Amino acid sequence: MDRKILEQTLVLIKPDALKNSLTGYILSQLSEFHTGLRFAGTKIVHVSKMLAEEHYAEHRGKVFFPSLLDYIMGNLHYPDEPEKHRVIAIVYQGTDTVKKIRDIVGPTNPHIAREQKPGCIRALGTVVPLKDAEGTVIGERMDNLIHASANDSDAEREIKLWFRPNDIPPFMHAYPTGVSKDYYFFKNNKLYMKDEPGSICFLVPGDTVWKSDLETLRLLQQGISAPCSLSSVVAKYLINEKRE
Ligand code: 3AN
Repeated sequence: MDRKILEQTLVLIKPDALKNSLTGYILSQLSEFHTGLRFAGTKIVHVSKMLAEEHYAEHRGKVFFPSLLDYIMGNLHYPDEPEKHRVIAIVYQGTDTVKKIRDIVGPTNPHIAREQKPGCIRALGTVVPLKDAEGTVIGERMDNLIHASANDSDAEREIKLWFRPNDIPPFMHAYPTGVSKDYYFFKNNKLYMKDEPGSICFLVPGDTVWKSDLETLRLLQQGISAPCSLSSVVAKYLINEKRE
């Protein structure tokens, strides 16, 4: 592919943005008219715990991690309305995509965003104190409305985490794909090549998949450790799957 014109990035319009009806504003800020970028894929996703944990894997163990999962899963902004637990996931494509979108999105912390970059999208977000059971402040959560990949390698990891190849038009694929020759099943964080009682079949022969997913599955199937976790492969095939 031509890296220059096919550079892709992942954007997530998060539950606080949906709750505040900011979707139209965000899409307008990121529109082709303003950025020269095009949609390559878009979907409405009910975020599972597995997907949330994989997306924010680098923050595992930090004090704000559990709250970050609840935030992206919609539990905080729609505590009693599970039917509204969703985010809008979008792949943008074009020239200098990661940088152009990060510039419009702004700094991670909405307070800093307001100070340093008034007018950026995250300037409309908020920071919420996190307290322990005794009410002592132990950290903060940043409700910053939107996620945008930080660099090219994050973009690749994140797009492959949220999107299957066939969610993206074939001539817009930025990463190599392959075709599954096998059935793959998942149960209790384990991979099976044959149906097990209670397992979920997530790939069948003939499915188009990211080549890197096939390689990960091939290694895991042989009991060899792989560069990606099993959950990071499986999570996207279970998106919007009620049985997960
Ligand atoms: P960005 O979203 O700007 O790429 P990351 O990837 O470092 O920033 O962090 C992902 C998310 O984790 C942020 N959007 C924010 O919600 C949360 N986060 C990051 N750092 C902190 C922190 N020090 N305290 C609280 N939340 C944080």
